[in-house]
Amino acid sequence: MAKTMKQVEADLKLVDIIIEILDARIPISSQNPQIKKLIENKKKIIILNKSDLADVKENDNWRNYFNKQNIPTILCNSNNGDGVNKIIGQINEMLKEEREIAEQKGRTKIARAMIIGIPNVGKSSFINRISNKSTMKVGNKPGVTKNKQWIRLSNNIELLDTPGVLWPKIENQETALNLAYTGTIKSDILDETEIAYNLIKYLISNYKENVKERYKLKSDIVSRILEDSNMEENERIIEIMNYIGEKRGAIEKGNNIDLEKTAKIILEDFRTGNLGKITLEKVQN
Ligand SMILES: Nc1nc2c(ncn2[C@@H]2O[C@H](COP(=O)(O)OP(=O)(O)O)[C@@H](O)[C@H]2O)c(=O)[nH]1
Ligand SMILES: [Mg+2]
Repeated sequence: MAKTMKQVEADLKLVDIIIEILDARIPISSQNPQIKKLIENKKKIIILNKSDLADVKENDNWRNYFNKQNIPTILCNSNNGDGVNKIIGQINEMLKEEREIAEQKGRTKIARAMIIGIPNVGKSSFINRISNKSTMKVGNKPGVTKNKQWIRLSNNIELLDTPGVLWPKIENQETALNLAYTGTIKSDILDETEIAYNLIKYLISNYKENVKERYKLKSDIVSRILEDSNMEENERIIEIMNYIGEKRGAIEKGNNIDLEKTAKIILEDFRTGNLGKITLEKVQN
């Protein structure tokens, strides 16, 4: 169940470590800038989830980008579990000093962590993956952790079983589009045809071969469209969409290309990974 912002703020006080889940395809657009202030003094780990859908090279670039800011970053696929268990080693490493101090005083330091992230980044999937059969529900603890369910990840790490849901912050059109491509938000301002149009425009500039391969587009026809100086850029992109629609049999009455249907096909193919491994936001050098 989702928590309200007030609950999230209260939960933050109970934990040592925040695990922020981002969508590896849009690591900046899937962040919530407001939360930064709230968690300034907390230890943080970034999970670049859905890394299976993102560009392998860009995954490395993003991991380096966050690591340079001293934020440990882990690439995950919460669908098949790849990378998920690395979180345990990472938490142990981050708590090493605190644990040593506690031990000297004859105490055991239990690390408590919670997951935060905007909708659809894979918070529930990640929690399901990490709570395999060998992990135990810790149950209610009177006092400090009243009414909280904790999942035991190891004998001294516990994870809050419900994630903190953050609202995406849509600061500009680019962010809105990134969140629309990935299906995180339903846009009121843009319809599917416009979203798919912008996606194809990006893909043609950055992942042209993926588009050609997926829809079996002929190189010479694509080049002819893209180099046609009689058309404006937007007309060329629409022409590429028409070509995709033709290839996929998205035809309406009167033998015209059904652009709306073509748009749906493109967005579905992107979201399911049928267009290949694609990153929508790249690290700026
Ligand atoms: N390909 C892929 N899909 C994922 C991954 N993690 C989650 N998903 C899918 O993304 C969608 C949203 O996941 P969910 O866990 O409900 O996100 P939440 O809203 O943050 O809890 C679901 O369809 C998941 O199957 C991942 O690492 N890779
Ligand atoms: Mg969820």
